[in-house]
Amino acid sequence: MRTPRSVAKILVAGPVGSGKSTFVRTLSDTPFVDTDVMASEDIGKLATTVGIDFGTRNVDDVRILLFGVPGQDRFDFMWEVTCEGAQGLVLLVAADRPACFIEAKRTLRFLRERISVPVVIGLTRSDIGEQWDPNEVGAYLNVPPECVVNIDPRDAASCMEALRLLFEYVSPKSNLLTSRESFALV
Ligand SMILES: Nc1nc2c(ncn2[C@@H]2O[C@H](COP(=O)(O)OP(=O)(O)O)[C@@H](O)[C@H]2O)c(=O)[nH]1
Ligand SMILES: [Mg+2]
Repeated sequence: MRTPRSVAKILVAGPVGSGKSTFVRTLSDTPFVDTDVMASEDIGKLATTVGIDFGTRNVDDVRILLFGVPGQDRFDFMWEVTCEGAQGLVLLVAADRPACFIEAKRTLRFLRERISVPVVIGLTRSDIGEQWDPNEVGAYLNVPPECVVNIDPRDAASCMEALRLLFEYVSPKSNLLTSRESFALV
């Protein structure tokens, strides 16, 4: 493995159950830092993330730092702290939970008021949910449709596709990643 020459901080956000922890865990090539605890209220699953999910991934000469933030908006103070210095945002939205789209929109607005970075929307759980039209989702979230992609966070190649797409927009500005092909090497 080459020694990374630069570091990119990427934020992974989205409503509870959208796949953030899974996304960071799947991509990470170093031990994944997990802060899930038993949920104290009914959020549709047993455990929820109360701290930051942290993982890293080396691609080319870039060490990508993945910061997954808790989904519940009562933790928005952690979004505020963690988004500082981020160079890109992956916002995950569960396709089978359209009621969460409004929450995703609020999260995105909150973050965009604080950081101006490229955004990729990862539509997750499409295998068990509705197949949404990227144009429709993009229009609702105010993101270009080409930045909306269906992903399965349990699948490494799929997660890498979201990162590749994100870095298409990050790289022209920061000249971080040079080779698109690297993202295929999972
Ligand atoms: N079938 C399916 N399950 C998914 C997908 N993405 C995430 N999951 C599952 O959804 C659940 C919630 O994921 P998690 O990563 O904990 O969500 P988080 O709350 O955003 O951190 C887990 O059981 C995942 O395995 C997907 O694309 N398809
Ligand atoms: Mg989580």
